[in-house]
Amino acid sequence: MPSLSKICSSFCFLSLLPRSRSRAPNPQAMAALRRFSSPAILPLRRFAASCPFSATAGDDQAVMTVETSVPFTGHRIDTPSRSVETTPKELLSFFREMSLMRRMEIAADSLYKAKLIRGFCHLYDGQEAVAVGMEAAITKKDAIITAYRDHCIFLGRGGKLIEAFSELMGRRAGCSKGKGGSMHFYRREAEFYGGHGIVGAQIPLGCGIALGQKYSKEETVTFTMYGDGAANQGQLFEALNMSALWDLPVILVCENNHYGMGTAEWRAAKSPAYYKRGDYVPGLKVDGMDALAVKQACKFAKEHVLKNGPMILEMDTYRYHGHSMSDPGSSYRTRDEISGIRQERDPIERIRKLILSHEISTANELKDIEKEVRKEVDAAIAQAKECPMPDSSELFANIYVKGLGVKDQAP
Ligand SMILES: Cc1ncc(C[n+]2csc(CCOP(=O)(O)OP(=O)(O)O)c2C)c(N)n1
Ligand SMILES: [Mg+2]
Repeated sequence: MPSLSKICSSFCFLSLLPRSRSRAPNPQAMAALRRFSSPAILPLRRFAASCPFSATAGDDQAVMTVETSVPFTGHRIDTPSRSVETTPKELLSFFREMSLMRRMEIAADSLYKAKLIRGFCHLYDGQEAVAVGMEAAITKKDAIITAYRDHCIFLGRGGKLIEAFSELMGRRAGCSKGKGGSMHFYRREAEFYGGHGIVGAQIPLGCGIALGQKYSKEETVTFTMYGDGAANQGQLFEALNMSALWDLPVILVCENNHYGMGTAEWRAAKSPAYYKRGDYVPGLKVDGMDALAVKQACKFAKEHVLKNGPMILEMDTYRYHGHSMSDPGSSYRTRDEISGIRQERDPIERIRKLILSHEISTANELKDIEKEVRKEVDAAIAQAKECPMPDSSELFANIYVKGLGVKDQAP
């Protein structure tokens, strides 16, 4: 048993760890980011020069080959090639989709501050490349399940802005009929199984979905997403063990944004090499700020798990906002750290630079896309505000399966 004085001194030690609101760079946090993700930090200004291109300008379907920002790092597996095939059309769609996601999250921040969104709300800005890269590699028959940072995953699954904003504001037109809120977005018709508030709880559920897929023999897979904080939980290892025993087609996607609420990964994880956490299960570390690297890794993982059973993908990413709306996000990390990542690794800027350096579009054309996106978001908000709240008769509906305890449920 540790002595009381030892326990007290470790708490005192914790209280001395960098938590100040000082604007000076937080040396420990910066060192941790460098230690665990420095290979992924490729300055964007050097990035354009590193991309070979073989398409003729003007042909939006021409196949071009682009190098990922950094090589993949593998655990018990040979890594995929860094050369990713794409097209001008795909790059423009990445730009548009990520801009739309970013704008939606910024607007959600304002709506929350105006008290039109209540309760919990976790934003995804900074992490958009994971959502769009993953979608580019799979079909809507493959399943996705995630935690509470789910708005952009929903859009990626084909969800509409009006459904997203309505859900956020508790309106009837929301994707969960206005009864789930920010943490419980679903889109069953596109195999999106939420939206879960209990850290890690979606992991065994995702493995269960993959068990169903194995039975169905439809050659589909499940992407089970969780954070670096959740990666320290026991249920990940239990679910992984069974998935590996049964060769389930599940890809465990650890979105490593380097913080679990206000706790930096190096304070919470003895080994932050999350791609190796599966031990006997292969893993890949991916630059989660590079949509093309994410696409390449997800395509590779889908092929692998259909033949061999589970695999872990660690996406090295970053969230710009605080953990949730109650966290300003700057008490446990410096503003310099956040602006450094924005400057060096921003996923939208990476794609913008690629489009410009290969003269796929002009800077003004990209600005026009951003203007359109703003208008689209504003229109969806205006529409959602007009939408009624759910009827009070809905309060007890969809709680039990019909016939189990409650009569006359609404459909
Ligand atoms: C079982 C459980 N424990 C604690 C919490 C409170 N909590 C909510 S989010 C969070 C941090 C999770 O961090 P991470 O998995 O890295 O995901 P991120 O928020 O960074 O996306 C915690 C501790 C919770 N919701 N559920
Ligand atoms: Mg995290």
